[in-house]
Amino acid sequence: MSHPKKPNRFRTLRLESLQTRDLMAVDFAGLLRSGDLPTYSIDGTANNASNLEWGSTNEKFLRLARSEYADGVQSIAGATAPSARAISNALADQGSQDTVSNKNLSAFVYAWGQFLDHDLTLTNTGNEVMLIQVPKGDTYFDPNGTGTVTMRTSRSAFESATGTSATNPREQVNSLSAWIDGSMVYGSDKTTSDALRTFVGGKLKMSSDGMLPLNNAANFPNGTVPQANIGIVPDDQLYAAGDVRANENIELTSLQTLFVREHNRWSDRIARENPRLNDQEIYQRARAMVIAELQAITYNEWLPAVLGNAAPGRYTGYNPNVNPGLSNEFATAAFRFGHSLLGDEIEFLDENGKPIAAAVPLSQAFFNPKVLDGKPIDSIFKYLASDPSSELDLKIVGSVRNFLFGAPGSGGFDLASLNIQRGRDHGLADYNDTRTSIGMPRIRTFADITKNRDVQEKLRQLYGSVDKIDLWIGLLAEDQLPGASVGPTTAKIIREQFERIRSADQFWYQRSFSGPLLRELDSTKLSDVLKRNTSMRNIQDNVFLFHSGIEGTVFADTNSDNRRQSRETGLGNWTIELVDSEGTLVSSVRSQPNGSYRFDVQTGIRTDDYKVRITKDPQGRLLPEPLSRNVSITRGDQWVNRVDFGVPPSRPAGGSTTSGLNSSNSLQAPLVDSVASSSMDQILSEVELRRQSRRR
Ligand code: HEM
Ligand SMILES: [Ca+2]
Ligand SMILES: [Ca+2]
Ligand SMILES: [Ca+2]
Repeated sequence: MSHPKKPNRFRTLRLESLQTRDLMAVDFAGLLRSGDLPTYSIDGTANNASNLEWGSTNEKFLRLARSEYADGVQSIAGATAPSARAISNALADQGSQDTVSNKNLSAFVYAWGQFLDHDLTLTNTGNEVMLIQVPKGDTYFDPNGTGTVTMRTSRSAFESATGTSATNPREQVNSLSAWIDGSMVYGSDKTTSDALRTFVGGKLKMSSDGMLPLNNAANFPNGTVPQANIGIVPDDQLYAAGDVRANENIELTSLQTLFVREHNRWSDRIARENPRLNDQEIYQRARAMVIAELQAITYNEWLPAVLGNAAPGRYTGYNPNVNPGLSNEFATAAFRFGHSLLGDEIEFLDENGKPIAAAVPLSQAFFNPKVLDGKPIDSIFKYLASDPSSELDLKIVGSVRNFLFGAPGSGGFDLASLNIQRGRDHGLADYNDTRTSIGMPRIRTFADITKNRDVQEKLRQLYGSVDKIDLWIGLLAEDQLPGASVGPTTAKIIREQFERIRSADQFWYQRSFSGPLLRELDSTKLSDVLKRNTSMRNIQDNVFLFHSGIEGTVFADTNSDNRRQSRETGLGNWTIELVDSEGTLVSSVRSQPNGSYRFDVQTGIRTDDYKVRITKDPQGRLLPEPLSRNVSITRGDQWVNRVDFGVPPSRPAGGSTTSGLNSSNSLQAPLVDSVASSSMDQILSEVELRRQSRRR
């Protein structure tokens, strides 16, 4: 179905705030004054006074590179390339191995990424069928080797006036406003945004248990709001929210819920401080606060976590000449990097990071809010803050590569294939042409994309040429920039987009607010919003990073006082083990020549009550009773150091004093098991004796 352009006359009627564009930025007192507040319209129109449609819903995606349809006009690109599923099988299958982020990103990075995406882009599909060929014998989709299986989907809707000639190629349409303006919370059209409101005290509808309102007739007497569903639960058991994808997974639904709570919290506060404000005045003020927080969290915390130094710099002011429109390359390729970060399971953790219920496979959490089953969303947030993100690479978890929205054959789909195929559907230029269009040098060899030989070889086999790589694949194949989780081309596309939606926005929070209110909004972190609206207290400041660990030293405790004096040297090559609360060995390391050892996220640290134990001497001789210390990690910013193990000096056999292999106390880690009573020598000689007796 092509997308009819909505008539312009409809729009100029609803300018909630155009005339207020020249008002000074509001401080707290200004905010509490009655009257119109300059802020975003629901459909994004009238932000730019001379181009009312800029950034509004149902605008064509912009393009960074000229489209490359097979016929130069509208037909699907990549006709001679391998099938999207073949590419996915070769490059995106992660099997059972899960590599975690090497930048200490937490799972919150993907949850926020998806939530944010639903403020920025939604491309509706039309009714032109699009098939993805499944390679013969595909383990999941063609187990019987028929060679006739296809995955069936639809091409994206497009602007009806486009796709007529090479000078007017097909252009897809973004259903959402380009601004970060809470589209996913408030909706993108008046009917939806009104349906979500109570019209009392500025508030949004919620269930009595603090969850989103169920999308049923009782809550929505004038008609429920549009919500995508795959049929696991009936429509009226989904939650209602501003974006149709709000129930896509329970992590996303939890964030949707959090920001409705935050809106209502602001409503209460604003109403309390100025009881004369009416519902509309309170609603717009609370909405402006929430939008400001979404912007602050995205630019101050999230983008730096993902892009490192490539994140947009400081705000430099409003530029009315910039069109904020989302680029097709961003929506259809670059911003889908998040699909690589997903984990295969969702856990539910308590305040200390321990499970309160069995984990749920992600593949069962699609459009299935019942999975929450009375568990507080706090427990999902704690999980998101405590679990490392999967590595940002070409590999994608099975839940979305094989079981997206159902088992293979019954709704099962491959998100990697979809991303590749969607790029072809949209006629996205290949990776190399996209690079030149954004001012980057062409690559000449596969080694210019990545140092990874295996990926180079597979790209060569699949594409044959560096000039044919599907954009989404090329972007994910790139080696990461130093300090960032994405490669250079992805970074540039994402940065360019986030710079435009900020500088083009006359309502941008750093422009609209001033004084203490601006400072309050600007310093808001996602952890603050969590603490205000849930029972969570024990949580790291920046929830997008999980950076916890345990470290210490093995040293020669020459004076046997259980402490390390400066003259006491470190002992290398002793074996230290990390054991989790279920007694499972998580990992095992050797102390460095200076005696130091460490466990971090890469060596398996999560939230748990651990035992750290020293088990073998440098000769690999087992200690019969390994000495251990208990260390609890309960949040993502806990670095427990000085978990030291002192090895007392050797003593003559039969010596009268008993000493031991001691673990020393420290302030950071006061949790110490009892110290063994037999001397080191005895332990080792006992081990020797046992070995000898076994040999006999
Ligand atoms: C469980 C998590 C997720 C699932 C199941 C999921 C699923 C999907 C699906 C089915 C599509 C439509 C694909 C197509 O037909 O072309 C899509 C699109 C997209 N996804 Fe995700 N996604 C998830 C998480 C994320 C994350 C973490 C991000 C970014 C950080 C992201 C960014 C996007 C973007 C930008 C699009 C294009 C949206 C549009 O313009 O319509 N997604 N996703
Ligand atoms: Ca928006
Ligand atoms: Ca990955
Ligand atoms: Ca000592």
